[in-house]
Amino acid sequence: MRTLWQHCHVASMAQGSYAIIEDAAIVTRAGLIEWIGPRGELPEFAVQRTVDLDGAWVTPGLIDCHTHAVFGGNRSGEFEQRLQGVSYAEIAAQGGGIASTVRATRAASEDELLASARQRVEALLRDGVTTLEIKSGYGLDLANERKMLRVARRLGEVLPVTVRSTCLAAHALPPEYAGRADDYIGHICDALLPALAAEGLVDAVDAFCEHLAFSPAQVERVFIKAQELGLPVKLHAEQLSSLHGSSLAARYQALSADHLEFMTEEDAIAMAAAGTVAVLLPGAFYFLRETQLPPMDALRRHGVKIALASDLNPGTSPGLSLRLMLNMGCTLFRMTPEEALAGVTQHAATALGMGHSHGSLEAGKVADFVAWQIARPADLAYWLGGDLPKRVVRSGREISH
Ligand code: DI6
Ligand code: FE
Repeated sequence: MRTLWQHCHVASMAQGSYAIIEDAAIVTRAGLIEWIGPRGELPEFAVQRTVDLDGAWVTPGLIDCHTHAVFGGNRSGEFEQRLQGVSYAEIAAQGGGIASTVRATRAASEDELLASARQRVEALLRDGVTTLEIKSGYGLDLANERKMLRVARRLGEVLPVTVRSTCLAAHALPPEYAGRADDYIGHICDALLPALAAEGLVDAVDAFCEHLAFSPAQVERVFIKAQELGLPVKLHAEQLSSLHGSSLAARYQALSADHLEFMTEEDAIAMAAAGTVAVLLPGAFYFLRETQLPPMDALRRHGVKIALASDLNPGTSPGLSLRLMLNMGCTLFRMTPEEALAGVTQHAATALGMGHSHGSLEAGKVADFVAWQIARPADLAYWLGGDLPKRVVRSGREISH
């Protein structure tokens, strides 16, 4: 069926800028955009259906390209303890932190994980999200990483959202490998990753490169294995210190390097040359009360593409709104509303290896878009969360939440 969508303005985000089309028309067919442009230039099409969008602003469906949306339990109890004066070290000594989420995730059944993650993902979808990345990384053994990745796949079946799953087995050291990080990396490379890849559960491979997680040399072993398996890589890098993980990621043509508060200009140059997207995560920056800002000027000067994501996770970014992240990207990192919107559309798509088919509204791309009742595109970064009136279209079909 061919549908004509009209009475709207479009911020198409082609090439990562607003690329505004006033009084636009969009023709969709078989889930794709067949034609988009000014209504006055619309060619003759035999359309089966015409939809009046009531003067809305149409943007690409939003893309959250970095989440840990699947996990057992949550850490609001630790959040409260910390604000009552209990130190992070004391909480960790009581078995808190990532270790407590690993325990809760291992203890939960696949259906329980699906039910809890589903609520969080539904919250993200209410913001106009149509594509979402979900990482494993709280299972830390074959059976439990598989369980998490299966839940990620099932979320894409039960909810109207396209899900990309990322294996983050190299997120933290599981208790059974305490003091033996190199052995755990060996286990990931020799057994865990090949098995999960063979089961078709892995779209990309990620790791956490940090003093309190894995070294660049250990991360590189994981990258080499990913390359052997034909899987693209990403990296949590430069979140708390500078280990030049982002340069390492660029050497492996990573889709993205994420966090990046402590990255250097040399890292930015390497990322630009490799086309590795910088994924900034203002929710974690805010929640950790970080003060070191990512080097926005260097990223811009060297032409690194900048994406924004929620980092939805129980420890450092319990963020259920991608639009709130747009505002934080602007207020905390001084991004412009246009850069922020590009960061959750075109550049987020590129960070997932989907830039050819998603992230902007152009003929031939997937017809995922949101028609917002707003005054101008900057409204998306201006309001602090809340629900904006909108209609969401996925693969050319209107969905309701
Ligand atoms: N960086 C983070 O901020 C989270 N993971 C990571 O690699 C923390 C995850 C957690 O605390 O549960
Ligand atoms: Fe993360």
